[in-house]
Amino acid sequence: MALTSNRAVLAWIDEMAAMTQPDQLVWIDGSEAQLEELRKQACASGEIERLNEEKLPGCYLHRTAVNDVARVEDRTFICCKKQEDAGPTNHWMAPQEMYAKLKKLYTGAMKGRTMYVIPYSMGVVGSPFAKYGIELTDSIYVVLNMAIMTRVGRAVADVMGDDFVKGLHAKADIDPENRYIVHFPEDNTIMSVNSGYGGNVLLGKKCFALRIASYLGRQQGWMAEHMLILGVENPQGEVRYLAAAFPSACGKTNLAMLIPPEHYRKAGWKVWCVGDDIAWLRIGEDGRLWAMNPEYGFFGVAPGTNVKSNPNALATTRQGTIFTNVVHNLDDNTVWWEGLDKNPPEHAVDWQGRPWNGKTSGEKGAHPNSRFTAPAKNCPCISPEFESPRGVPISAIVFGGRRARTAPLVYQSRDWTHGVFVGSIMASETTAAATGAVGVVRRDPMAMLPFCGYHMADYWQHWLDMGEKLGGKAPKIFNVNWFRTDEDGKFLWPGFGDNLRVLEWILKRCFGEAEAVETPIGWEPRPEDIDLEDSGVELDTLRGLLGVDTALWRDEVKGIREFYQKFGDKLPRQLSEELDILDARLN
Ligand code: SAT
Ligand code: MN
Repeated sequence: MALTSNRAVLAWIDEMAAMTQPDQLVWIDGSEAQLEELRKQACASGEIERLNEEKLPGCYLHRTAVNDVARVEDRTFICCKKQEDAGPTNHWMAPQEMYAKLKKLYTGAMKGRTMYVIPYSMGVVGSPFAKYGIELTDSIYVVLNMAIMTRVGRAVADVMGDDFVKGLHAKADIDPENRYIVHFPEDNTIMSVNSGYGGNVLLGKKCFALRIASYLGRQQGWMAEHMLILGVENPQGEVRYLAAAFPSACGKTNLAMLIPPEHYRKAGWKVWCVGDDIAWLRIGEDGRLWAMNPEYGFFGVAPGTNVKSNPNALATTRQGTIFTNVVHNLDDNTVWWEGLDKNPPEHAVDWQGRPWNGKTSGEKGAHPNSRFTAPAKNCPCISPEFESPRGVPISAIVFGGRRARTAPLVYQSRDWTHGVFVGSIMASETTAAATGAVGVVRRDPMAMLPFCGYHMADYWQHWLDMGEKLGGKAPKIFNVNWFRTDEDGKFLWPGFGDNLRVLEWILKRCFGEAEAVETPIGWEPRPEDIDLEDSGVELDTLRGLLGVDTALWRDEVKGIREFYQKFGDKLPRQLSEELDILDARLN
């Protein structure tokens, strides 16, 4: 039975069903009974495996096809009418041409299968800031993941009007040659075919909440960003919030859930996680910038997650979680991944489904981009504001990436415009989150390179415009780099919980409570402004971490100039001016 009588919704579903020709259509009502029935079916077909009910209650394991383990950026398209609107950083094809191509792939794709209709909400259902979508899929794995990552079901269908994002997904892991992840921002439509990997098929996430939403945000005067949101509670009991953009697999989840170093904990510091991946930012009635997390769960990288690096994330995955492409420990029917502990199972199955012995095998058991899909409400440090429809007020925006040498541990931009420049020149070493080479430095402005649904230069202009509107109430903008290394490639900064030492300075700067010194690239703390107590970091090391190597930065300026050239006339004048200022300051 359809959960809505909305004609626009029903007409579109009819059209998609006529094309894909499923045997039957099932509406996802969000009830536990229905989800449980689907889990049973998926276990029976082997799509998922139920894990140890005592150790991991309600948890399941799934393996995607070996060639389908990450986002595929070269097969991700923004199909707007004019190529120019997609910009030089997106793949583009004319909508009509792409619709025709996809139609061939979708025709009859669901024959003999069930089409699941998932009404979902990005944001608290009924909130003025929530946005709704429907995902049609023939994969139970997708249904179960969407039910963790978003709010799904009857309550959403009840409030959904004509304004919804249409999403069609079919044929999980069949044919990589015909894999497409396509966005039609002008039609509010997403089409994904021939993949079963999260970032390509959980359409509420990157496809809607970033690519389509960034496009909507520009039109409507708000922002959709690849950012975690966290609250830092100081010993006075004040909670200050920041939003931080890092590229995929650079530690957003770890930062969002960090546990303060011991002496901070004893003094009463706490960290509250509002979100680990996506932030929707709006100007509130009070003129400040407010952020909400449109998601309902975490789709985190498993490898490296352990009781030391991120105990909160680990605790979050102990129930109701779907693990994808990790090691299956056959001894006790649990899961394992590199960096979980020093005790890999000997009697196990690797991410490719092959027998695996962690003690003797030279190969990795879990895929480097293996993931957990876990409910946000499981997180021990989930913010009391997580379900607040209006979100939280943001004091600081933080950009960051993996840079071995160039970027210092932290610096503050001189003002909003300079901050937009700092975001626009972000660069990071690539990770396993997308297919392609790992460890290559690439420009990834605001960590949005793979996620901006329109022309990147227009996106920067939108940032500048938002700054105009925010005026004196704009958050302060910072850049951090946890990944600086010494000559031997060893990390100089401990990272994880110790990152709070840097966040403390950042948030104090926002409230006029901390000192800074000017450098050619922006404001930096003096070494004594960062609390190093019990950190194991020497003052001299910190001095090094804060060092700005002008020779390296001059090279950087060259790289930025080259990068900016891609954007031609569209590059906002303020950004090329900022580049000239930086150039001049370095000489
Ligand atoms: O695979 S996802 O795109 O959802 C995660 C990421 O790469 O940021
Ligand atoms: Mn992400």
